Amino acid sequence: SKWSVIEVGLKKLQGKGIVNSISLKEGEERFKELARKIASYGAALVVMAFDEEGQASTFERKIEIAKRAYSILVSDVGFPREDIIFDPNILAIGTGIEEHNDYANAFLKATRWIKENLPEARVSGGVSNLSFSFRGNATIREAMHTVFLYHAVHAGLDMGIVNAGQLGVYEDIEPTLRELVEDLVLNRRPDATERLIEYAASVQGGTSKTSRQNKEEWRQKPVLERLSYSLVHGIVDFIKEDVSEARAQFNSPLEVIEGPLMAGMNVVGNLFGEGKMFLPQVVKSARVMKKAVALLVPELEAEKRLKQESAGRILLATVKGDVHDIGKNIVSVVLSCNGFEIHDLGVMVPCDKILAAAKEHKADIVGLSGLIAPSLDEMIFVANEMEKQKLSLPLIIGGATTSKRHTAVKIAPCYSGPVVYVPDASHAVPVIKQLLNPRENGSFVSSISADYERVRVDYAARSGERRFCTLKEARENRYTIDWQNFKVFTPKQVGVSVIKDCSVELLSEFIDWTPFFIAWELKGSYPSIFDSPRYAKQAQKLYEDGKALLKWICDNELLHPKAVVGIFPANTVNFDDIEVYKDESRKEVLTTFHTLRQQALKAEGKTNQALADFIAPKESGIGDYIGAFVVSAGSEIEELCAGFEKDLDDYCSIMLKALGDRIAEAFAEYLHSLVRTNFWGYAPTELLTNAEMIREEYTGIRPAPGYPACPDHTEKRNIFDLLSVESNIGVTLTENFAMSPASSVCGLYFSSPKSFYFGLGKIAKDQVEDYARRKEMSVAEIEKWLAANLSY
Ligand code: B12
Repeated sequence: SKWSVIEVGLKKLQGKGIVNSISLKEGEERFKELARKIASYGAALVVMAFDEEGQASTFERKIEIAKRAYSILVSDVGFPREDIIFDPNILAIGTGIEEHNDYANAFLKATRWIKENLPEARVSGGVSNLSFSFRGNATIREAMHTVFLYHAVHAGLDMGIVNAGQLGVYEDIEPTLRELVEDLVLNRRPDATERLIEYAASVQGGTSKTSRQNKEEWRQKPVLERLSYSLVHGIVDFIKEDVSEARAQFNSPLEVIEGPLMAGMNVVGNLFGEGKMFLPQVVKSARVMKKAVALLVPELEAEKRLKQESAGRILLATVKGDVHDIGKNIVSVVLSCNGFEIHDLGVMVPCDKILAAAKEHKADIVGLSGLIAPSLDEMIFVANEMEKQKLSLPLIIGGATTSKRHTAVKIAPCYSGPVVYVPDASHAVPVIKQLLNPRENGSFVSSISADYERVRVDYAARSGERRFCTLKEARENRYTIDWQNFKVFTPKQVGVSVIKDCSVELLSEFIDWTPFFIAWELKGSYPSIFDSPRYAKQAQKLYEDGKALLKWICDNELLHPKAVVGIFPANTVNFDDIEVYKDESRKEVLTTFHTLRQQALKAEGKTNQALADFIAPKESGIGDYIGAFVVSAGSEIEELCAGFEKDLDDYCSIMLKALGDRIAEAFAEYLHSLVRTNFWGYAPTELLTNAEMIREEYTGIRPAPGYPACPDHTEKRNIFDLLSVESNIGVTLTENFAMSPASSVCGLYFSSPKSFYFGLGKIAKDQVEDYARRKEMSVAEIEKWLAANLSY
């Protein structure tokens, strides 16, 4: 709570911080003063439900303070709403004091109220406080945290502080204990504390009881239960014998599908929707379902009764110019698990094809996916075309770069039909169900429209609020290096090198596994995810499956990762551009990289940097260098995935793509280390572990076009021409500057120890005009490619 310490932290921090916490305890003026300072560092803040009168313990007091603090922050301070986090105080329950009985309930109610009434604000809390009175009894504490979090997440809790060693799985809590804890947390009966204390005595210090089924036992059960078990647990081993046994009990193959198989998948869908099953398990369940259905299809076709009733027809596509499909494929699997009929058009699908297919298949909903910024523009185009063709079916939007704000501000206004942003696969099912349910549809669509209208109003108000300096001022406040006292390292090897086939086994050592788990919606970092009470078991299984597939790739030499890398003489010209020269004479310019400069007004002592600041300016007379690279995991992935898909194995197909991405990233990491120690050689004795490299403890940086320091994807064209990428390693660029094959990464190398990663943020019109002139492109074109970075 010592502000001077926090401020030093904020000054040193590279990324975005969260200040935990401030409150109205010392009055409004001090509150505003701290909030303004925090805003000037671009950090978010946690507001404790505390004011001049003390800490809030009731629902009424919690929301009174939250409402007041929010209004001061938004109206008086102009604090970004999405950076406000409330901590409405989780206080100890089960203390024996009657007034404490409703503390957890009050927190849950306040959380729900904040999420419904204070737009964009988030909620956090210190969870372990809750079970303070049961110190020493790990079983009870764990159950209390688990039950509380289950309800709090449903109420809208966004984040919390909790001892991860004291968290269990809601479904696994022994039912009597769960009921007792739920009585206490939700204040359902006055004797809840006594009853739990009584129970606690029987489990003093013990470990939690979980209901684990004997692994062999389930095979003794009746066939329909065995089928359901196989589906829920993703076991393919017995599917053939169980399906044929079940078939004998029903009149037709369709009855088997619509009966036990759909019933099993409904269990899967429900458990996933409730957060009790995780994505890899669902994808495995889908594999069981597909294989089971495939066994029945020949007979169905013979009966010509294949056309079953589906829950709805969904058309999915990754938009034109974009090659990514892991996310879309996951959505497709999850939706088909829930009974929807999916028409997946694949990747790089032009608008006319999407709309023609929507009509042909009489789609109920069109779903678009995109991973890179140019896809956002393509989605706007599709929405416009849907409007022109007077369509009215709902359009749903998803993918890593999409957002609720972009959907509300840029896509929804182009189309009069419903447009909904869907953040991930687990939200896809409830959204689609509501859109297709005639009873819920009207109210759902109008609540989305009202919400998006709020986002637009807020966006319009906020765009005027932010303050920027002119490009000239930003250049004057650039990041400076004392070049006259700086020693540029002359590369050992200048020019282009090609690696045609790098061993996957070697690259495996450079894999950063954390994003692998994220791709499967298991949130946590490697290797601590194996200790996560929530994800440990699934993470371990997923990791074993991933490693097994990786071994299969290595043993059979199935992938041939390729790379091209080049180091060239270079100098910065006119502040923001980097000229790349053919040779040391520095006369012939091979290409010019154009960089963008931060324009947000900075706190004192902070600079407005551009990547060009890290290369010596031409007028300094110092000969500097720049590097560029492209790596790819290999073109074989698509073919191998097609093989898995033919075998109805989406699990392995998605797994292989996720591994392909890891291999591409690992190659980028490995190549960068080779450049530092060999090609360029400025850190010849560097000895970093993989974890240290992942933490970017190396000297120099490798920013990638599209990433926050250089968001302009069109700059990839310069890299591709400079390194003759197409002819050297066969990686190509689509019309929207995505690389094909998908598992590819490209970027630039800066060797200076003074260089660092940063985010460009928003820029003003003067820079866009200047940049357009430098790149010899029209302002409109630049505005299209940099849409996400425009401040106006
Ligand atoms: C892994 C990753 C990669 C992998 C490839 C990912 C892949 N195959 O999809 C690799 C390492 C190859 C890669 C490369 C690049 N990447 Co990358 N990458 C990521 C990262 C870290 C995770 C993406 C991911 O796979 N997530 C897991 C999947 C399952 O999630 P998802 O695709 O979002 O899908 C979920 C939801 O979005 C939703 N969903 C998706 N589609 C749909 C559709 C519908 C209808 C619905 C309802 C829902 C839905 O449901 C899915 C499941 O829950 C993101 C950062 C991030 N946090 O997202 C950057 C990110 C996407 N990459 C980025 C960039 C710039 C690149 C490169 C251009 C960098 C470069 N210069 O080399 C290249 C481009 C590669 C190419 N071929 O063109 C940027 C894009 C920024 C931008 N504004 O354009 C990001 C956002 C990073 C950043 N912060 O800047 N990348």
